[in-house]
Amino acid sequence: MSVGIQKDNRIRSFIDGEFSEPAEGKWLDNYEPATGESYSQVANSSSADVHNAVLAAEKACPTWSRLSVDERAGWLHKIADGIQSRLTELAIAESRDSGKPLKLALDMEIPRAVQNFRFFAGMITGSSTSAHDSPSGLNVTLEQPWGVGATISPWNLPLYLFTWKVAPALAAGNCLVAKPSEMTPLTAMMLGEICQEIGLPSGVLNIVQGAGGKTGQAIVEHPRIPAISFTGGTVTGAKIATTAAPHFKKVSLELGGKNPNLIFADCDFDKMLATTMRSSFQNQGQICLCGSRIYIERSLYPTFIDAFVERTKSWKVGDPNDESVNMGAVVSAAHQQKILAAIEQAKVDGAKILTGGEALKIPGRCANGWFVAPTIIENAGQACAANQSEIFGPVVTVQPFDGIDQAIELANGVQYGLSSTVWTTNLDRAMKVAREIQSGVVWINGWLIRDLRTPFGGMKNSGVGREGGLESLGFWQQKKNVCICR
Ligand code: TXE
Repeated sequence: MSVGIQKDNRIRSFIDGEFSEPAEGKWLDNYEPATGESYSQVANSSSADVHNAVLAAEKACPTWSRLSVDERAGWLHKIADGIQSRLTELAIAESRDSGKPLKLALDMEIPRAVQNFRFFAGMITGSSTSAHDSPSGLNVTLEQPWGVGATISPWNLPLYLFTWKVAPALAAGNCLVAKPSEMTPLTAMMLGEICQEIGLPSGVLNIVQGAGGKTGQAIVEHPRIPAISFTGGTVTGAKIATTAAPHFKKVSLELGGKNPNLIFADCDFDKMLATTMRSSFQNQGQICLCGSRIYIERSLYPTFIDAFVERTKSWKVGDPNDESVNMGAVVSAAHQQKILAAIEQAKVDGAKILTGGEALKIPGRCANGWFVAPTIIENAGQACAANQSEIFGPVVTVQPFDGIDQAIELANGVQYGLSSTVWTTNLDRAMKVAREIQSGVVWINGWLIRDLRTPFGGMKNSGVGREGGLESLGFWQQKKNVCICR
């Protein structure tokens, strides 16, 4: 078992190359969603801990930022090798901490953490800058790291999203104060162990555990952190932006979504249905990219509903350790209640529950776990909460549309704009939707196909900025124009 948790079932922060006690001696219970039991404690770090992390990062930065890109890439590959060597252990930890199926962590999420480090190792060694020559002088653009940066990440894809931010920041020459969600702290702590084992220079990566309102807020407020990359809820994103603005900090915000899934009658039905099951319910619907609003062309509607309801009724919910389950537990009791309340509100608003709509009792070791049945809500009405607010659970709405213009209008009729999915074999129609839909990502005849070089992010209340490839490196570097005058 891991060093950090081994001593006394406690998950500590990793600051200046060491696992340390929280300055105020405060801890939070850490739960296993599948059993509803607390199984460890996580440090609830204070501003003093955050300041120690900043000091460690400041101390490490001059050397780290002056390494060649090949040397920094070498360290990112060593981290990737370390994650790869502990892949199964990390997947078990991720599943236990979040409630997601072990198979999902093993097959997709932890391997993506490896890929994140390898991808940005490649990006930085392949990076280049620009020069502008003219009779008056030769201009060279320097791209320099900020120095100390901060990342704050959510609980839904813990190590996947934590490393999606850490890798480019380190590749670009920054040293980090990185905070995972207090709901899922374990794999971030294990990443600290890996960094310790490979001898990553102390202070390059400081992993500070703790609650958002306390530890996260202290990070955002710290006067010597000039750049912050955040992924999480829209409300939290607004709080962070408000705190950061007066200090002119650079902020990247990847926020919530309420993503449309537009299904036209000419689609490849079998491929659409199989993918729609994943885009609706993968990770218990706790992915900001899930297609939680499903709009179906009227002529296809009855056929789709019959097939979708039948397939959803057979979508297996159970013990995350059971490799035959499609869905595990949602992340917390509070989140389970939030999801159930949203379903009740939909009923009050006149909607019909075609399947699901209730908490599930799983026999055996998971009897007290937090499970919700995959739920389909019909005719909720475009204006009601079920179609306007992010539920972030295994809950989708379905309704018919008439014609492409109405489909686009319905899709755009929310305050979010993160991603969208379009199912049609008509390319002209697909491109019209792609051009007019208000989302940062559009998948045509697929979902969650990710090329890490592409710009990723949302419009409207789904965020500010983009991540991925050069976008991520660009966030973590400042451009300086040097003119050698003639
Ligand atoms: O978010 P929270 P959660 C969104 C998803 C959903 C939400 C769920 O749509 O809305 O994230 O994740 C810290 N100052 N995305 O509940 O509460 C908190 O400790 C500083 C979108 O975790 O916002 C945690 O580490 N930090 C995304 C992190 O913020 C604060 C993909 C997120 O917490 C803070 C995944 C504060 N005041 C989820 N309050 C995308 N668009 O890619 C909390 N935190």
